[in-house]
Amino acid sequence: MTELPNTIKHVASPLARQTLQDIDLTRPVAGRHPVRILPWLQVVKIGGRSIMDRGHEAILPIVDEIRKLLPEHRLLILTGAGIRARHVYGVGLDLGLPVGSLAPLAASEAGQNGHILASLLAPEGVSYLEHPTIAGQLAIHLTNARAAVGSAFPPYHHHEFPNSRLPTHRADTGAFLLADALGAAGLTIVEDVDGVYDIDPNGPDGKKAELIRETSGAELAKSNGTLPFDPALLEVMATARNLERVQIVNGLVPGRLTAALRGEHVGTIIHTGAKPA
Ligand code: GWN
Ligand code: ATP
Repeated sequence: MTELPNTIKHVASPLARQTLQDIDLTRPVAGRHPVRILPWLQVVKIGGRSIMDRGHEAILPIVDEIRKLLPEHRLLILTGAGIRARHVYGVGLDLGLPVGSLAPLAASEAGQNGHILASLLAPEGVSYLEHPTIAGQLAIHLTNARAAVGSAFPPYHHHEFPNSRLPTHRADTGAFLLADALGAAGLTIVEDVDGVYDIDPNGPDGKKAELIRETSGAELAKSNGTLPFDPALLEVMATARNLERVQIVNGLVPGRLTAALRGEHVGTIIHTGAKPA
């Protein structure tokens, strides 16, 4: 019997002989700033409850705005879940389902909203892309079309953290994680409010609410107030690698999304923890 060469047993790797737990040992190899995979991409998250659930009155104007933006930008449009997810959470919680069973139920509602939006943009060559296609073939789709639509929900399923009965990683968190991993040029979150206020502008004391034009994720994390996005977004912002800021804009006001994508300050800008490369 011929001896197998030793190289099979000893694969050369700078991490081969050390624990991955020691940050001082891994830093020389893992400390480099990651590359931007799609640096020209603009990611836009469209609210499920705030935009999609309002039906044609809110959806058609934003579709029209996106259509006009296509010659200027290449877009990944990600949709949130909305009211149907809240209903399914209610039914599921009443039955005692674990959070990892609720997460995909809500995620599928975000996908439905994406299918709706993609159908309306189909004449412009825009399609809904499945999660695995976004993971593997987004570049080729965006080379052949100016935009693609997907679900903003991250596919955590039974891997969702059990620290809450409701999924903590929802559409805003999913959109941010994807935009940061792709090294996108920007993420704009489209809501039904002008941005982040000091208190909920639609709450009982809403008339007193003041808009915060610019802030940071770290600053927002210090207050215990409600937010117009998943609280987990602040956690993933803190450890971002590429995306240095996010803008929250009002999608019910025509022109706000267009202005935001042109780099104008028309909502709330939130700075993340990412440092320039
Ligand atoms: O079904 O609308 O992708 O893009 O989190 O998983 O629950 O799935 O469990 O490629 O993989 O419902 O079927 O559904 O929204 O997520 O997709 O039409 O395995 O294209 O099959 O990661 O779309 O769907 O809900 O996004 O967010 O078949 Mo849907 Mo969603 Mo489609 Mo997707 Mo989940 Mo797939 Mo998935 Mo599931
Ligand atoms: P999804 O996509 O998950 O369905 P969404 O992003 O469409 O959700 P909501 O989760 O409903 O929308 O968030 C928007 C709402 O958040 C606003 O209509 C507003 O009433 C509320 N809100 C709560 N706190 C604040 C705050 N501090 N500033 C602004 N809006 C707030």
